[in-house]
Amino acid sequence: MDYFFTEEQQMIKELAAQIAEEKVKPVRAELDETGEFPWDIMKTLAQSDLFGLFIPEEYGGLGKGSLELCIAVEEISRVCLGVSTSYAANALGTYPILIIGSEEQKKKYLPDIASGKRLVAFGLTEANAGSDAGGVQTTARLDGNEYVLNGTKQWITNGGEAEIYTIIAITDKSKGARGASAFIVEKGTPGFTFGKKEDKMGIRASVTRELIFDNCRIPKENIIGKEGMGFIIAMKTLDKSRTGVGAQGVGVAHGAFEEAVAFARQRHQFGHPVISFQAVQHMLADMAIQIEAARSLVYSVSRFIDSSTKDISKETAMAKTFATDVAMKVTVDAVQVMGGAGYMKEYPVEKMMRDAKILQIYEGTNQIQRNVIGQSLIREAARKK
Ligand code: COS
Repeated sequence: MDYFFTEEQQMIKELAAQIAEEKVKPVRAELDETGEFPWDIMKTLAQSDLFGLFIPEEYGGLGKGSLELCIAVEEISRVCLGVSTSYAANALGTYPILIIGSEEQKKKYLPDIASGKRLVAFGLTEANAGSDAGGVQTTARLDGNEYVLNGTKQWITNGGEAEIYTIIAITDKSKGARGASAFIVEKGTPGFTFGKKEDKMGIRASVTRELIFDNCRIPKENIIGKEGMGFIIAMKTLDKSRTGVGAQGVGVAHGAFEEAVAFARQRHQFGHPVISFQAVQHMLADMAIQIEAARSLVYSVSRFIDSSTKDISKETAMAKTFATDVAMKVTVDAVQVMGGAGYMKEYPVEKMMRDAKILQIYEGTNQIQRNVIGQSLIREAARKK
């Protein structure tokens, strides 16, 4: 398929693919085993300017959009979803500053994020606030010129590795979700520590930790936007980032598909390569159709985000849901096409299948996405009346 990329987009694709092949592929099994954070790879991505893709040029970035970010994320995900999660979580953590941060905040933080000098993490989830994003219990109390944060964030990607954290906390309990606000907290601030590193089923090259705030005092200027805007900032952040999760789905599905095709060509049974059997061909055909459909949706929603000022919630939820459901189905089918070999750690598809599962869960479960889509449909129908 020709997706009519510009010369620059094609270059980004080739650059990300080259890094994935040369730097990520040789170590992905080891990273999966050890769960070590891929600092060397992050440095290579930084030297290649890939952290600055979506950041405006005036803040040291390349001034590109969601499509370029998705292209890079897809290529890295094709080889290792754990590494692509560590990379893509930076965009998630940066969006609150990018969407509504003050000029001072943008000037202070974005150049270091664009250069890859400082990694970013987004802290919304808590023990009692996952799908129910409005259920956040971490508090931020204004005391003179400082906010004092108390509470614990759970399952935070890049937790402990990142230097900059965008955190959702409650400033006015009486207002529920409307009493939430967003803040920037830097690693090293007294009262800000990290919990244990989680031991995960997949994406083990990404690090997940608790963030613990115990009377953590931050300058009052570190609020993003105004008090009470936290829930909307979180929703708009997720609207922007969910297409990237879709791109992760396309990437891991494509990677698994390639492995299945290569294996089916060389594996012989009944005197023939297994790819010559129609049962296998039909599975591969279905996988190819689903990947192409998911990729088309992710690219067209990315182009929509980059060129429109309209509400993007429904479309990003659609791209995330469809592409990540495809990722799960295709990685499971890749294991099936490869049979016993697919189940063995010697081949990468068992890792891809384990990795793919998180895509249906994080940045809003696919059930929540369907709620978002359903609510949008209701609003659209009401407007037409
Ligand atoms: N953009 C702008 N505004 C939005 C919005 C969006 N994407 N989504 C909701 N809002 C607004 C609503 O319009 C509503 O405004 P009013 O109070 O003026 O009517 C307000 O926010 C509350 O919205 P709603 O009533 O829909 O909130 P709910 O508590 O029912 O929750 C869902 C909505 C479930 C969609 C939200 O909590 C969600 O996305 N949850 C998943 C969070 C998630 O992804 N967690 C994963 C961890 S983060 S990596």
